[in-house]
Amino acid sequence: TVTPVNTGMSFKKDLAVKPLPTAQSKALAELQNQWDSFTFAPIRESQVSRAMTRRYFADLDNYAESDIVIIGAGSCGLSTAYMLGKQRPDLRIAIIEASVSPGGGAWLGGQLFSAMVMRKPAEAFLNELGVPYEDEGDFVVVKHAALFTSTLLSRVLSFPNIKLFNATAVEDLITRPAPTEADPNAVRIAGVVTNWTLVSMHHDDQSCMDPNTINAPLVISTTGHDGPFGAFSVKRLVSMQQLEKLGGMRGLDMRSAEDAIVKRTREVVKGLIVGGMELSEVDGANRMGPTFGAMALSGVKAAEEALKVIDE
Ligand code: AHZ
Repeated sequence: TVTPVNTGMSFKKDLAVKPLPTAQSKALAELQNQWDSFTFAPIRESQVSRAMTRRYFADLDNYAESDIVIIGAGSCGLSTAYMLGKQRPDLRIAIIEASVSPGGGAWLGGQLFSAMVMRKPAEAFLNELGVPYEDEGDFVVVKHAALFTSTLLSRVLSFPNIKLFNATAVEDLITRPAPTEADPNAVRIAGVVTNWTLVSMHHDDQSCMDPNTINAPLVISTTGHDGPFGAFSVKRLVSMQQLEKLGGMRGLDMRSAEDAIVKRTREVVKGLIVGGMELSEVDGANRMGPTFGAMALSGVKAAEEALKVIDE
């Protein structure tokens, strides 16, 4: 006889999200009884246009002078934003994300799998966000990476002092001279140069399309490891001779990579903190592959480093 293999459910616990508030459910239930008679409230097209454009351009105006700009809304950038938004409602924080969809590589766990692994002690960050997980001893598993990313994203977007400009690329860094005895050509970073990503992608086939700018005393770059968009700020630091060369991300070693990324999260040049996998291109750290604890905790540390600089 062949013993059937019990593959079981991949997730044993009931990980259902909390039920909706009853008031909202009641209103919806009433609606559902009246499909024949219901109509939407009246609208004119220009009202829709104005509702969007007025807010977008007010945001561009408000955030032209920001306290902190975060480049990249991947797992590290969003974790950084969450910590800063929660602790400092007085700071104006802009997140610039090149992609239409924020979240970077954190919509899937690894390869194209769903579950997301976080090594302990990074589950502390999941507890903070209220993301459920299964405990596997030295690490925890979130049912779907998208549950982590969407929860984090919703928390970040709820802070009134944080604005996410997605579909917007950082094309350059604003610099000011900050000579030191060791390096008379040293600069400090004083903001970012931006363009809508679709514009950035067409510099080769259209005439010059000049960018926009955001001034900020502190920029936190979390643009991921080298790739078509990745390691943006670090690569620019090399070309403007503020870093000698790229460290060159090393091969995969989960054992050492995560500790290294968190420990090395820091202000790399004056006014620019680097976090997440972009750091592997500064110091030549290993990659960790599909385990996301270091991204969350690098974000926690980047926020802490940022507040030290801001409160200096
Ligand atoms: O679109 C990019 C992504 O969402 C965005 N970005 C990159 N360049 C940008 C630019 N302007 C605006 N010039 C830009 N946005 O930055 C985000 C980076 O997210 P990510 O998920 O790639 O990086 P992360 O460091 O937050 O997380 C890395 C996750 C990885 S990679 C890895 C491995 O390869 O071993 N392991 C893990 C856990």
